[in-house]
Amino acid sequence: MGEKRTLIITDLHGCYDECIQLLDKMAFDEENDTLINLGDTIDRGPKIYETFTFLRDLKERMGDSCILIRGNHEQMMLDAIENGGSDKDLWYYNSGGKTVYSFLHHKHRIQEFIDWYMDMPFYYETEKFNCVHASMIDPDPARNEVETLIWGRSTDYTGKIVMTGHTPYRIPLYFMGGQYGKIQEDVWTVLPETGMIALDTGCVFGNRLTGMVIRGDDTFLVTSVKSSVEK
Ligand SMILES: [Mn+2]
Repeated sequence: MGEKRTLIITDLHGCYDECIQLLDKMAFDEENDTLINLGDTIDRGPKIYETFTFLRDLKERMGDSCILIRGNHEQMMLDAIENGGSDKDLWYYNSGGKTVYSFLHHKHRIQEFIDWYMDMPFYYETEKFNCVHASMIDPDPARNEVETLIWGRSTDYTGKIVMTGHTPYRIPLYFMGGQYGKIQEDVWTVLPETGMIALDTGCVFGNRLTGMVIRGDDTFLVTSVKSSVEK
């Protein structure tokens, strides 16, 4: 009773159906759990607007227990809308048009919700672990370049355990100083104190959507659902 859990998901890219299935599989309880999303909610996938309204309403209800971290796709969108020009070209090159269309299809413009996306932080830190979209180099999240946090692909990190998305792997992996090991799904395991747990398993590319549950006793479990996006 009263067990405090943290759920982590990432790289939804408009995969709303899989998001709901995964949260169900993890027995997500919005009254008691903390939910952390590692970014890249928009672009590429089938239900971008639905993903937005779901997360917006959830955050509205959960407040500080729902942490929505910024990914490179949210940043590209914000830069495109603020600056136009080559920033707009970069976003459209990275599937921004799909996001624009998804909002228009629901009679909205994403420009209406810029402040909501602007509120997304670049990282989230607890006593036991860090969360960022892409990568870390310095063990202090605040001392990393934003570029590293949202675009980085380095796996050399050896600081306090960090959960990441951004780079899709076939299965979730644990990295420690450039070495890696496979994470076995659906098995409770002690949370490592250092290194990096990579959770993006390329749902929007037709593979799987992976989530992580961390319990108050510092054990964790990783689980996933199959993508319904055609490869
Ligand atoms: Mn990304």
